[in-house]
Amino acid sequence: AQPANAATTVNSTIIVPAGTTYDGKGQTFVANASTLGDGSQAEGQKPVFRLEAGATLKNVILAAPAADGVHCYGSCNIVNVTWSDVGEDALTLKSSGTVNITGGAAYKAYDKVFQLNAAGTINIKNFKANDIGKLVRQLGGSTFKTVMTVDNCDISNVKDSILRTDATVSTGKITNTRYSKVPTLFKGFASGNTSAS
Ligand code: DGU
Ligand code: CA
Ligand code: CA
Ligand code: CA
Repeated sequence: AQPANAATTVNSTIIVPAGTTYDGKGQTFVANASTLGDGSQAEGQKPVFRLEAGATLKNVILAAPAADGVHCYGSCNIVNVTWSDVGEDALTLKSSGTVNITGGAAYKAYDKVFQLNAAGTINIKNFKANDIGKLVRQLGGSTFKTVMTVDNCDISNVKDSILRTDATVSTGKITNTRYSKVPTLFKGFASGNTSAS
């Protein structure tokens, strides 16, 4: 048997069926770099976890290489998931829905942590991020609506911004959050569509 702290190497994407919960019980997962991706900035890598609509992922640590992280096909719940070294990105909303991130952390994201490639909402609560490019990025050039909220988070060493969109209809709200070395909270939002308190 493996020692309890050994990382599990994922050779093919773990699928979490609609409406079900995958509890990693604190286990560390890494991608097989040759089958899923090496966690570099190369596009087209595969996710370590694929969540179908309404699925929950909890108590997981994703370590390098983390490939393309987690893909959500519709709404998903992410509870106590830590990316110790984000790969190409940490999580992508692939089809419309609400992503609820509660607890957990993301470190070492060269560019994006959370990527929104479909209309929807992302709620990030009780999360920590350090050494990242952006916390949330709506797909560059897209015009669909996204709603981004950040509450009670701890965000440090950001290269670009916390929330970024190119869509005039998207909104961003940050509450009760601590920052260190964050150049700007919001980028690309229409005036009146952001608030921070
Ligand atoms: O500018 O390459 O959205 O990782 C466009 C980007 C974008 C990717 C992609 C992703 O298409 O970052 O999901
Ligand atoms: Ca990308
Ligand atoms: Ca990284
Ligand atoms: Ca990606």
